[in-house]
Amino acid sequence: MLTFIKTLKNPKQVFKNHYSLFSLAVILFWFKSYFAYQTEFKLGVEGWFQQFILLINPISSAILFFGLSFLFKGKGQSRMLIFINFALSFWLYANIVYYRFYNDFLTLPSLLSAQDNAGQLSGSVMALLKWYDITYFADFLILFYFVRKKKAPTIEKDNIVYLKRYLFTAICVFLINLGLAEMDRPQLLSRSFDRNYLVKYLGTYNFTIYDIIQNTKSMAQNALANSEDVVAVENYVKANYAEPDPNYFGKAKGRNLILISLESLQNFVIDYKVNDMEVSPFLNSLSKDSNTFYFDNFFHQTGQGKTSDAEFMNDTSLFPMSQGAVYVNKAQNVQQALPAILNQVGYNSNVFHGNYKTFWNRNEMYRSMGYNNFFDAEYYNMTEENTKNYGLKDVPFFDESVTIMKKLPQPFFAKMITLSNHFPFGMDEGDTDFPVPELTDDSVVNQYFQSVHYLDDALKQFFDNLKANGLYDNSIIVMYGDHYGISSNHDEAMAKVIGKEEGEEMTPFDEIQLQRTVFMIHAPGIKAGVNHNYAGEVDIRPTILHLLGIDTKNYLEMGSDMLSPEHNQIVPFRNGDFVSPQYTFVGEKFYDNLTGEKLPENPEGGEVMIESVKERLNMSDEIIEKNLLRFYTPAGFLPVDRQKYNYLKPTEEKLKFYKTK
Ligand code: GP9
Ligand code: MN
Repeated sequence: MLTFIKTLKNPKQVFKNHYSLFSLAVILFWFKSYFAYQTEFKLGVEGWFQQFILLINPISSAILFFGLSFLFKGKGQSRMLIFINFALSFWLYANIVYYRFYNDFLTLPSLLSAQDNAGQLSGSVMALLKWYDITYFADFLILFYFVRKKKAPTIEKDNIVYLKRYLFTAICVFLINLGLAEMDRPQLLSRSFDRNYLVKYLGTYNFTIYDIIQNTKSMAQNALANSEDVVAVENYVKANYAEPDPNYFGKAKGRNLILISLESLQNFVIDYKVNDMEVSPFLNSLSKDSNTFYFDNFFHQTGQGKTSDAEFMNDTSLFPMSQGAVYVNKAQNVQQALPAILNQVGYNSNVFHGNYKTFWNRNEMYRSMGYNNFFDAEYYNMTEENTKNYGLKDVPFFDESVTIMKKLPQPFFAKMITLSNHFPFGMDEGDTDFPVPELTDDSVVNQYFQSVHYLDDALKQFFDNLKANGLYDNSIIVMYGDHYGISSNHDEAMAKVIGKEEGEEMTPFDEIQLQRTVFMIHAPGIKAGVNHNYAGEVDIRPTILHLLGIDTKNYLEMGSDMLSPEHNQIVPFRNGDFVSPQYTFVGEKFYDNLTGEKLPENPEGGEVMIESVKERLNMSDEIIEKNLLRFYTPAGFLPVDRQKYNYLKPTEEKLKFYKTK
């Protein structure tokens, strides 16, 4: 590259040989890609560090691909270079056009279902092409011109040396790029939460390579499985089914189901006071309301997929994957999920979320699950004032959602995903009058209380709004904290919060106790109360379905009805740790729940518990990794045709319809 820059001083020498042409191709392509990132995609780049990563991310792929031209000798060298440039330009341009319509990037699955996508695109494709799009092929034209007019000598003898050099350079540049990206956004590849993020950090071309690897892996796992694999899972699930309690079964039949994901809401905040002020007064009152089932031993079971894992569990009653997120890596799997089950008994199922639809690949996953509507950021007023980090603040979110909800045919299923109480929890001036307490030396922990208070107040307003709009009495409102908010990085401050003595450290046992998240089912008019059963997120679905009068015995689920006398109270975490009413198993050791003390040896029955947890996680992994639900259809269930569902950019009329009060 440096040699090339030097040669620019003497233009006659610019095309000394193929190496100069290669360098020119890399530079032009680099700038073109960067220009496209800045002008065509909404990548949400913030701060100079992210700007820098965005700037450098096209380099590695440009060197890698153009470097392949050194594989050839003679005329083949420049022809290959031009061909590669055309192919990459075409790919970039295809992404641009696709993004203009779908607000999303091309992926292998979207190409494989191209017929379907093309159908929706074809009507508007002309409107998506702009006159200035020719600039996306400008470098191709320039290179073409030089190759035709100014034939540069080729590199004959050392071409393989050059090839190796550039492949090596490309890998190094990529590793630097990835390293910087990981610094800014840890676990970028293993969590891979949003295509937008991957493109922002790694660029469209590296993203494509990543996408191809992920999907090929998944397809290979699929191809190796067969219908016999499901038999063992079926037997396991049937043997572990918990009969519903007749006192509760069908108690909420026909009611609307409102299922609210409370971002990062841990259970320790319930009844917690700072400076004599209740942090969550509304939830506290709900927890004592005789119409609320409040589970005070409820644990989240999420893995790297965070919010999406929690969603996945309450939609399917299966565990998330040990690595990555089902929503991202297995979105094409066959599902027999909550929305489809409810649709088939006359419900209309919807998701409300004030963030963009590509986050956690939701727009693909919801198609497999059969959600009728996905009201994402496009439907909300995403003004500066209304938003913070990931999207819409909870007060406007609930408020605008009720306006939409009123228009839905009943009974409906509304899954609502809140956002404000997300790490690092800072609220804007004027959002709440609850002060940030100076309880600990850790500002994240202190701010958590304020942000929880904001969420609590938003919920209260939502309940009032439901009442005012006649949507309260005929609904059940299920609320769950999706995962922890305060990670173990904040143990020192948390030790103080949970009342440890000065200098006393948090133990693994304490950390597990803090994985309790809020879980309540508020059912107006239904006799409920506090319930101390141990349970987790996989247990949500059977509990709700039984309350709605739908028996889950034919579904392959890993959870059991929390209200059933036969409910399994061993709650596995994704890594094989678990809790039960008596013991906590963490880091290969048992702790006594009463004393919090580590047991010197495994208690009686301990091994059996460990094995049962392993087996349950394995069964779930089998279903997900091998896509086994395609070989099993529950009696009376109609398989979901994912092609029938799509969450396109809403038209003006649709927006007007849903947004008017
Ligand atoms: C983003 C929201 C937050 O849409 O679901 O995701 P998280 O980081 O909690 O998984
Ligand atoms: Mn979350």
